[in-house]
Amino acid sequence: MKATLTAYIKKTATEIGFDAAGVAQADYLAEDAAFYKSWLESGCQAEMTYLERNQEKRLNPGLLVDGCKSVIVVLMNYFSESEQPSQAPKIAKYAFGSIDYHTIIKEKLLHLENGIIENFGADCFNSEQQHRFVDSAPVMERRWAQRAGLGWIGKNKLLINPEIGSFCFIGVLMINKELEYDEPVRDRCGSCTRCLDACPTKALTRQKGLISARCISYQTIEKKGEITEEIRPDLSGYVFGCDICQDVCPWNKKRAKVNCHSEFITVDEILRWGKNEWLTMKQEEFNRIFKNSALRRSGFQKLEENISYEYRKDT
Ligand code: B12
Ligand code: SF4
Repeated sequence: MKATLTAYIKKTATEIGFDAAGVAQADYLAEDAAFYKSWLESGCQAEMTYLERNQEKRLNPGLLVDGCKSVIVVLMNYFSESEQPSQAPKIAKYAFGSIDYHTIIKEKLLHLENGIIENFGADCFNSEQQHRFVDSAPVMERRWAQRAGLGWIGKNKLLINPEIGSFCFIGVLMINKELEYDEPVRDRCGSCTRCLDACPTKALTRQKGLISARCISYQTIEKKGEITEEIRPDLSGYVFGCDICQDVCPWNKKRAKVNCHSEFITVDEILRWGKNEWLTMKQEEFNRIFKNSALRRSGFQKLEENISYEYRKDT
């Protein structure tokens, strides 16, 4: 049963459209407990106070989902070579697509789960509790991906898959069955420090990990209210997210391939709009064009303010 279920999961995951799938035993993440605690104590979470809650569940899937024995992890490549016009305010690649990745990955995870139930029985899952995760729950997604043999956590703190690089989303499905587990991949960053050196705000540190308050991604998307004054001169043109520590990574330069997912086809306006179109964008236009897009995360008002910082700072 273990072997056939594991083989079924991996085969079906790729048929459904995931780019990679792996499985890990749902243990307590003992090695991460101290690091996570000190990361929070140093204030690296900034105002994302949700990261302070449910710490024990975050480290222990068995506390999050009763009966969970294994963690199925899937990756979905979102790399794109589409380029915005040179003067346009920069949007991180993960938000280029017309449909928010949360929606797509959750649907595909449900599809995978239904297949497992049909072939192996409803007792594979805890139907009483949420067990499909993308981003929104206390789950150490990168660590699970690493444990499931899908890559290593780079110095830029992202999961780097040896075949597709780091421009990939992670999805997690917790299952109440034992599986044949994958071997973790060893760290292949070596002595390279390109991401650390390239980060314009020095958000990436070797000792503490990522200092969120310094990260352009945090400042332009998650932070409520205005972008911190000392970060404004270093936004490097970004108004939503940031790709700098991934763009410079040699694994991405070597391995990243344009994704083949129709859901991630770049929104036409992102390819066409220059400075003026973004500066004069109205809320109704934003709502219509980016109706289902990940770009809605920051909200229209914050995006508009971010664009203003980029263009009006010199005037
Ligand atoms: C909060 C969050 C953010 C915050 C904080 C980022 C951060 N590095 O933690 C902000 C808003 C800044 C952010 C930005 C981005 N994010 Co984000 N984010 C998350 C979220 C919701 C939680 C991450 C978290 O738990 N952070 C807490 C810290 C402590 O975790 P950590 O650094 O991974 O450390 C853990 C391990 O790595 C390990 N560890 C790390 N260092 C060390 C050192 C030692 C000594 C030890 C023992 C252990 C250890 O221990 C920790 C506990 O397990 C995840 C989804 C999820 N639920 O996991 C997405 C997620 C990480 N984000 C994602 C993405 C795409 C991004 C951006 C690229 C978006 C963009 N283009 O702007 C940037 C990248 C910034 C960066 N370089 O990390 C993807 C990453 C996919 C991938 N390939 O890795 C995720 C997984 C979402 C998803 N489902 O796909 N994000
Ligand atoms: S996303 Fe940008 S600001 Fe954040 S750590 Fe990477 S390079 Fe630095």
